Amino acid sequence: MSNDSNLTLYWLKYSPYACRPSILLCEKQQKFNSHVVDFSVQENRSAEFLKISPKGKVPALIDSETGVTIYESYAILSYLEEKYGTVGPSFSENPKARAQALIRSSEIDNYFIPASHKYFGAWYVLTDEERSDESGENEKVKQTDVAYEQLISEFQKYDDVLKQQKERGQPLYLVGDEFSVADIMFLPLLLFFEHVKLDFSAESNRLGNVIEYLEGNKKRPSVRDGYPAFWNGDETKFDTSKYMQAYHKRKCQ
Ligand SMILES: N[C@@H](CCC(=O)N[C@@H](CS)C(=O)NCC(=O)O)C(=O)O
Repeated sequence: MSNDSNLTLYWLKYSPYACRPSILLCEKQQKFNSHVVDFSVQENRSAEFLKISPKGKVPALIDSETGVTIYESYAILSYLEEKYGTVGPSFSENPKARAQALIRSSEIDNYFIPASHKYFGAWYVLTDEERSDESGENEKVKQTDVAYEQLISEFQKYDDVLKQQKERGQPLYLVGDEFSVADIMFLPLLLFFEHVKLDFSAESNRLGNVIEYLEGNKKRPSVRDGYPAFWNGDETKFDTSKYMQAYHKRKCQ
């Protein structure tokens, strides 16, 4: 979606944070200029980019219509919702559902993401041999297992939310009857995990509702278009599949 638009989104392939604003913009059918920041030449550390995003992180957005430069994905979503209208419930029409969407959005960043950082941080420092270790004797592997279980238990909170949605006969969204900002906060993370080969299918007993939610919402045009199609089939250096296979072998023995 590149065109003469007042909006320029600075983003990065593989960044789940950066795909949040793009999903929202697709949802609102707003065109934007796409600036993919080239991390391989440390463009994110360049003086020019640091003026836009002082921490050197994506996403960032420039709106030339209002003269606003804004970074931090949740701040960008809030800005865009103020400009183009909320995604899903609004405070005036459904204050309860709107409040819930905002709570979930904050919870995702404050609890779910730290758990995922802990797991990926532990996985990242494993050697290739440790990633394939099926004995479970190695201390680093044991710590990764603990972090993995903590991530799954964070995940299960969302699985429960979705289970309750189903029990109430509501669609598989995180809040109420509509796709909302909470889904925009959550879905790119699931797509990222899938991309780095975190094997959701191996967790169908514990995360069955999350899997169904992901599969259903992947088909949504804004999610499909807002999450760069060029990721498809692209190899990743963050391939967690060996660890996942070894983990499930250890647990099934
Ligand atoms: N809390 C930030 C997180 C953004 C973030 O961590 N972006 C990563 C890419 S996934 C980044 O730009 N990292 C570069 C760096 O830390 O130098 C947000 O929600 O926008």
